[in-house]
Amino acid sequence: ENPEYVAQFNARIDAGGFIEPKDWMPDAYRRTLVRQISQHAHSEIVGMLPEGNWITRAPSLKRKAILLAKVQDEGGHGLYLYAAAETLGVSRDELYEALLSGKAKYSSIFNYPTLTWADIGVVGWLVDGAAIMNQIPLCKCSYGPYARAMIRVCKEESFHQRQGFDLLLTMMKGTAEQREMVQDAVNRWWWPSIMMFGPHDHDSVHTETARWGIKRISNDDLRQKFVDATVKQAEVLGVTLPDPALKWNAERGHHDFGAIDWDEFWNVVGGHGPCNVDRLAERRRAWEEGAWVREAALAHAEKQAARERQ
Ligand code: FAQ
Repeated sequence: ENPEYVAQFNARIDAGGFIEPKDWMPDAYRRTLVRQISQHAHSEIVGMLPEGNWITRAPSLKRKAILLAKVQDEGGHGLYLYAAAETLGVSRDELYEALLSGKAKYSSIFNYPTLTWADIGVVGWLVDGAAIMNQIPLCKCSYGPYARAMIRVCKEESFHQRQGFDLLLTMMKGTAEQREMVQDAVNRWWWPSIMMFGPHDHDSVHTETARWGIKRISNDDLRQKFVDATVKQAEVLGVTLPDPALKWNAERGHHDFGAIDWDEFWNVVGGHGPCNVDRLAERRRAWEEGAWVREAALAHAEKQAARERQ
């Protein structure tokens, strides 16, 4: 790689500038962005499934309309992100093939089941809450198309988080049975949610993402911010977070919390979580059943092109 180009690239990053698709960039920068952006896109697309599971069973028209809008937003986020990845010279077909063959990663969190309606509220509150915490710094990441996509995504995630909190608040004002459902869902989703931030910093292998201004805040720092913010929200809701070691540490100015079960995390990331097999089977089914749409769109485009040539 031409040292002059490398120096210019580094200077741009150090000055807080954006790198755009046609700018020169080191191969490893391109590769790590394709990796992260495509994993992120896959997470959005697979992330439609746990909530999609409840659309037909939403308890009212209002809740159904909200849930439909949220799941559609996630599909939209996936599409922006695939488009952002394509600006780096990969095709959407390649990326999709990597997802469907099980080669590509997507967020561990979407391999857990949504067992009750309270899970839908908890996914909004905790999972979208964690997603926003991680994505706000990405609005300032060094790659322009990714940073710009994140601005709109974060606005929509903020609506997602609030609808989850509102749903839970409504249930907490309901019957004792509803309150128990909420607590049970919190108990099941708390640890997987804090695992979303990834391994501890000393095990986080992609240090280049920090050096190149892709990741602005480390996995552990974001996780700590999330725990601190969520404790207060749990108090407002009136639920208990399932961690006896969770307590305020005045010296650090942060909450301490218990040890994360990394065996569980790597097991889920490695394809052996409760729903990994179902999630991929569902994506493959959707891909196969959508073949006629892709074929029809291609045939239509060819016909139009032929008409224009006449
Ligand atoms: N799950 O060296 P690091 C959403 C992998 S939000 C699975 O620390 P990095 C919205 C990692 O890929 C969820 N794998 O990696 C929504 C790497 O493996 P590799 C998606 C994980 O990249 C809400 C290895 O471990 N958000 O979808 C996970 O520097 C509700 C070593 O890790 C994003 O993707 C995990 N949780 O940091 C939708 C945000 N954590 O690639 C529906 C963008 C780590 O070498 C409903 N991504 N790994 O094979 C990021 O910010 C980063 O990629 C991190 C990981 C922070 C996820």
